[in-house]
Amino acid sequence: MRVFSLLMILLLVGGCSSDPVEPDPDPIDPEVWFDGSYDDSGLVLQRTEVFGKGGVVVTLDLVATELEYDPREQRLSAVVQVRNTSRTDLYAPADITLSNFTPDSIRPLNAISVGEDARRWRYDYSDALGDDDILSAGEESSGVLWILQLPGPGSFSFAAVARFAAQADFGVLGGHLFLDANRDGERDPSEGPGIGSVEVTYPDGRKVVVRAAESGLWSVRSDTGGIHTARWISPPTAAGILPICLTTPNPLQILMTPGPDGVPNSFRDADFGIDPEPCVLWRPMPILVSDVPVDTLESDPWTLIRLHQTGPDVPGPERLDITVGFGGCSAGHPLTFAFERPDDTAVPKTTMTATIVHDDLGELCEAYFHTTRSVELSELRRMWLDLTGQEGPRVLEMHTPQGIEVFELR
Ligand SMILES: [Ca+2]
Ligand SMILES: [Ca+2]
Repeated sequence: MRVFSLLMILLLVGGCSSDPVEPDPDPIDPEVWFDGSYDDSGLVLQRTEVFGKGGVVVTLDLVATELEYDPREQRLSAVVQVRNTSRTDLYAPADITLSNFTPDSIRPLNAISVGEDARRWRYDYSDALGDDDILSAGEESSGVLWILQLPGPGSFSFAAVARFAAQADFGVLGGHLFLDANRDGERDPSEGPGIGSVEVTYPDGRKVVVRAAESGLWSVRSDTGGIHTARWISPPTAAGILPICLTTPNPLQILMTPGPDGVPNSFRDADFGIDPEPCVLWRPMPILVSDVPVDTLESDPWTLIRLHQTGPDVPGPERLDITVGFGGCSAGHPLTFAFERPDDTAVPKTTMTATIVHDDLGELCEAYFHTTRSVELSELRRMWLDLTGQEGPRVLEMHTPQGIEVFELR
């Protein structure tokens, strides 16, 4: 047996002329009723009654902020959020219906009028629940602006009913973006949120891009079973920042199987690990054999940032990754790896004398870029063998505008 006493008292005291709104006698979806009042202490929404399916306690709080009264227009505006204080998730569609205003000349200006008597107004909250369309246990919705027309200054009261769907008519596809500090491809409890966005392609080819929450959690809803593709998208990288790599596969393909009611089963483990190390993309570099000392080759300015030989754990051909910095308008400047033709009198020959030839394309911008290009080592060794008749080289003597860097090749 449900008790409406508080609400009924409110209605009786208010003496309002319109019919009181009856709760659904057997609500399948959760409803939470509130008494609203406005006076010197502000706009207060007091929870009165809670109805849920199967005895599940669904409690909500309504939180009004940014309260403003415009005496000239006689308008009151407030931003109202719903806080889910229960232990159960609530789903879209969601709305809050306002009724039983006392005095009854008050009306919301930016709500949808409900019913023939036009004495009820509805604010839609379906879009205020985040990208997943779920008001999760403990979650607070984003705010919806309420604007009320008042007959004049003074206090008033009303009733508000928040309604949600008890069950989702959709599945949720989601996961975490995380900073994979130990680079093992797993999300460990100590690892914080990652950055970027996720593009989801639905089985019918539709695409949607979602940004992750501050916690790194991302999710979308899906109402169809089948293969979904989730692809991590890098945030725009600023000048001087290396591209970002992942420690987990990208994209992910997720088969969402339909449940008995046809609604796809949710999948919340589509995680993407962000590699904390600077990312090196495989960009092959042309190799030039120089017949003159490499120091005399004409080149625009550049700086050597890093030389790195890839290990056997990296897929693809073995390579020497060279990160250089330079000024200009873009990171796409031509770079050539040049080494001096070894003289055939030095036997055995183990050291390669090399440099980078940089063409700045005549760009006059003052932006600064880092870029990484790679020398395919099998190609370099083949050229060395052709020129010297020996295996090698063992040592790379890199001539840079800042000096000579000696690098031992494995
Ligand atoms: Ca949400
Ligand atoms: Ca990890």
